[in-house]
Amino acid sequence: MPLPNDQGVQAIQTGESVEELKAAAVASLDSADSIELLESWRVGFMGRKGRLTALLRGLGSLDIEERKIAGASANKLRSELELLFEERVNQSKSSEALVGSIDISLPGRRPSLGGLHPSTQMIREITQAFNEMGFQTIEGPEVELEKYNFDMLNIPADHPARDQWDTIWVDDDTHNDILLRTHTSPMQARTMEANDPPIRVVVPGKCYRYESTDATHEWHFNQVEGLAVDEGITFADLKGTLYEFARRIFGPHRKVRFRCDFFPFVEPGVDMSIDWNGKWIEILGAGMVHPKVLENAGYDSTKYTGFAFGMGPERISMLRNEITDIRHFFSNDLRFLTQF
Ligand code: YSA
Repeated sequence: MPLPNDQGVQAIQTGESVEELKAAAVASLDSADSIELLESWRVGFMGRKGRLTALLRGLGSLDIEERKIAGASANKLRSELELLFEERVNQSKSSEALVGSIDISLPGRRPSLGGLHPSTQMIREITQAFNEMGFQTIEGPEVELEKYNFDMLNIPADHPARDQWDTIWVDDDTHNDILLRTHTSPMQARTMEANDPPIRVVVPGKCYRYESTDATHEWHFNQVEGLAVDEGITFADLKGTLYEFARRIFGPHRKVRFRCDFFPFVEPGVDMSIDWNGKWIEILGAGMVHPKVLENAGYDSTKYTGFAFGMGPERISMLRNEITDIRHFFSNDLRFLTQF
């Protein structure tokens, strides 16, 4: 005669199979949502007079082979239920502790939302204006080689910008050719070195200078660099592009002014100011890329010309938002940050 499988084994006294008991116990444990209900579950199923105990007792009346099979599955069920019970008790204890520590009668509060940093917002606005004029946004290293930060940009070895007072060198003793970039202009050299013309890029990023801070100077700040190189680029392209940029950022009727300025990596060099409430405010430095800089990157300076520019997005944001101190940008004060 075939032996009955464990689903078929009926506990004599209860008339309940192991599977039926398991289904009932699990369902009832799931719905027990307090320590009190869990305790009455324990008594009802696992206690001295509980259903599992009754099932185990009933095994005694089975013949030996049936008892072996049914006994093994009933004991397995006991271990499973003990484990489940313990888990539910722990869950219930921790949620009760939570309920105890929170006043659930308080009205719901909206969690505060994060947002983009004001510098990031300004950088995105600036780069988007140039993207729409055909410039691609790229990024470069903040820890830079002296070669790209100075040499390839035609900044001579004795130029004051290389002083301890302006440049943060990474390690004076062992790596005196490694520094924290003082401007985003090294990306001009890197981009030209790695690509053939035509080039039109904007490069946002952090810069570092060894200088005291005040309302308009930080020792770390952002810049957005721009570079366009191709055959036949003229100063008119520089003026047209930057004029269009100023109108996009400061409004369609904004007046701009270009004046001569000096940067070793451009010839001629200019600064651009905008008319701000009747005053000329300088917002960027620019110029036609110096022939030496083109040649340092391996370009034929008789064939290619280009223009470049660099500006500080924090200073532009200060102007537009009437911020009186640049240090607010980096102080992590939510009273400032949440106004954007
Ligand atoms: C000029 C000509 C080019 O063809 C290309 C780029 C440039 C810009 C040049 N590399 C440069 O760094 N010029 S700058 O020293 O005058 O800085 C440019 C802008 O960075 C400033 O107008 C200002 O907005 C910002 N800046 C400079 N030092 C700063 C600062 N912002 C905050 N804190 C400082 N310490």
